[in-house]
Amino acid sequence: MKIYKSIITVILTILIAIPSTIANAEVLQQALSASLSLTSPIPNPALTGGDITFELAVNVANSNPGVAGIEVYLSFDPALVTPPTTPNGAAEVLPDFFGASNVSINEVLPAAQCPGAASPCVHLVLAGPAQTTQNGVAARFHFRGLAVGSACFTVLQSNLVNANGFQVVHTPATQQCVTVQYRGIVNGVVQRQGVPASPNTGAGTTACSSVTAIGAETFGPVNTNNTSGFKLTNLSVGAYTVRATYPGYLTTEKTGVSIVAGGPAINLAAATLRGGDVNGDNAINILDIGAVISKFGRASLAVKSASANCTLADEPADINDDGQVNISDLAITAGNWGSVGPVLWP
Ligand SMILES: [Ca+2]
Ligand SMILES: [Ca+2]
Ligand SMILES: [Ca+2]
Repeated sequence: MKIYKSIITVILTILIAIPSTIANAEVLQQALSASLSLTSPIPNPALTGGDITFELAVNVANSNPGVAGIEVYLSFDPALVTPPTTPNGAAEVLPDFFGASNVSINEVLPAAQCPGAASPCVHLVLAGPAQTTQNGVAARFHFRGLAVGSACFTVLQSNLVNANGFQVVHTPATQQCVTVQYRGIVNGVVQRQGVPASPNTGAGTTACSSVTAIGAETFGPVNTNNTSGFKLTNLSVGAYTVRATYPGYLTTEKTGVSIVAGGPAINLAAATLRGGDVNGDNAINILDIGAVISKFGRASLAVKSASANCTLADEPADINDDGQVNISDLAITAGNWGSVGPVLWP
């Protein structure tokens, strides 16, 4: 009997509780809520000299008479990032929250004019038709990486204002940070013995020597262009050996190429590959002489450097890429008799 009594009590308690729970939920759903947030910076890690973007998202629910103004002071670390001057400046106003017809102030202020006066900031003011319940991106911030480090963006102060001009209490945006990394560039020229710097002049042809930077990571290969130049980009900080190759030629290498954070682009001295290694074993000897002689007199041969994208196969016995194996190829090979690679880059 006592057990039945308890069960009835529990059931009654639940029945009484259900309507009030629904009522509370309705009250919660109608309650005002508003928040600002910053999206994660893209890309992360970013690069020195590279673009960084992130967005200001606004979420408002049940605001009466509705949010009609947003003001944000966003601090940044001027040692690590800078707002670009073009094309949109520091902030690009987007229509996702207020619609297309919003007005804005978008300015970069010196530290003295920013809340806290500790760092410069982007001052952004947006206004538009009152939004009662709306979730959207109001603006996109643009920065450029300057130096290596962790660059943080903080909303120093934000104001949400309703259509009557009163402040709307809101959850402020939390800080976002991006790692700025350095990426280096190595430039140079790789010519080939017996071949002009602009081989096979004509539309789209390139010199097609293959250049690779080998370190903890490998970058490349890239092909030399129509004037025998190359550019290796996006190298992470570290030490590299730069290696240049072409079929029928000894490898040339530059060791100790060092990419340091913030350093300028490295320009290597021009190198000229030495011809005659027909069999590709990085030594020029009787085997290579034999290989040239065995194909002596052949014509219309495949030439890698005659193709725009260097995808053609190459006949290595045609050292100088004129499409035929003759006395010129034999002379180049014989002249380098006994040479071995890798040859040191000048
Ligand atoms: Ca050889
Ligand atoms: Ca060839
Ligand atoms: Ca030839």
